[in-house]
Amino acid sequence: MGRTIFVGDIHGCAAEFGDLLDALKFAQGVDRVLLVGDLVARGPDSAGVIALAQSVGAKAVRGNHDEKVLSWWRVAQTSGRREANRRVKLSERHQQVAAQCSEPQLAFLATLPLMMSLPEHNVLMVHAGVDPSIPTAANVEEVLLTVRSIDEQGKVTRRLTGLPWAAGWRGPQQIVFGHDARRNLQLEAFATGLDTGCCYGRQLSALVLDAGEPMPTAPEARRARVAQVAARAVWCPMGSGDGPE
Ligand SMILES: [Mn+2]
Repeated sequence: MGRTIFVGDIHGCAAEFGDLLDALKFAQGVDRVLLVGDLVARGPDSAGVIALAQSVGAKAVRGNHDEKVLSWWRVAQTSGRREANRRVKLSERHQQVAAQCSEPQLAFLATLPLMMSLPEHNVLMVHAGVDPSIPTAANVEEVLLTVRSIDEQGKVTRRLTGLPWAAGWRGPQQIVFGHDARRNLQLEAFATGLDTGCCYGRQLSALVLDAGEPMPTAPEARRARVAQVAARAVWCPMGSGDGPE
C-alpha cells in the first residue's frame, strides 16, 4: 500500500489538481487519493477534475456545490432536462457544470457519500463538518455540507461568525474537511481543514499520510504533512456569490 493523499476543495481547478499530484510524485495504483468534496464549480474545468479523479481512482465525499448540481441532475434523470430546468433553478456557474460534464461524470458525482470513515488513519472525512455536540452519525446532510461555525447559542451555522466548528470538536476521530476557504488551512486539535482557496487564486492543498499511519494529533506534525501548489490564476473573485459558498 502507498500513501493516502487527502486533497482540499478543487472547484474545477483541474490543472492545479494535476500539478499537485505531480508535485507529490503520485504513484498510480499505489497511492490513494481522497477528495474532501466540491470538485466542481467556480474554476474553469469541472469536467477535467472529475476525469482526473476517475483516472487516478480517487474517492471523495460530496460537497455542497456537487450536491447543487446533483439536485438538478436527479430531476433531469427522471423527468428530463427541460423539466429539471423548470423545477431546479441553478446559478449560471452550476449550469455550466451541468452542461460541461458528461452523463457518466454526473453519475460519478451522484455516487459520492456524505461521510467516509478511514479507521486505519483514525480519520472521518466530510465536506464541511459536523455538529460537535451530537454523535457524528446523527448529523443531517445540511450540516455535513454547509456548517462553518458555532454561534453564541451553541448552534451550528453556515456563517463565519462565531467559533469554527472544528475548534469545538473533541474527537476521538480526526476529521478532515474542506468548505471554509476564508479560514484557510485549519489545524485544530481533532480536525484539519484543507480548503485553501485554489479557485480564488490561492493554493490547492493536500495532507499526505503513509499507509496505515494514524493522523498525527499534534498540529505541527500535520502541518509538516501538508503540501501545496499555487493556483494558476484567480479563477473566481472571492465573495462574488451565488448564495452561500
Ligand atoms: Mn463547499
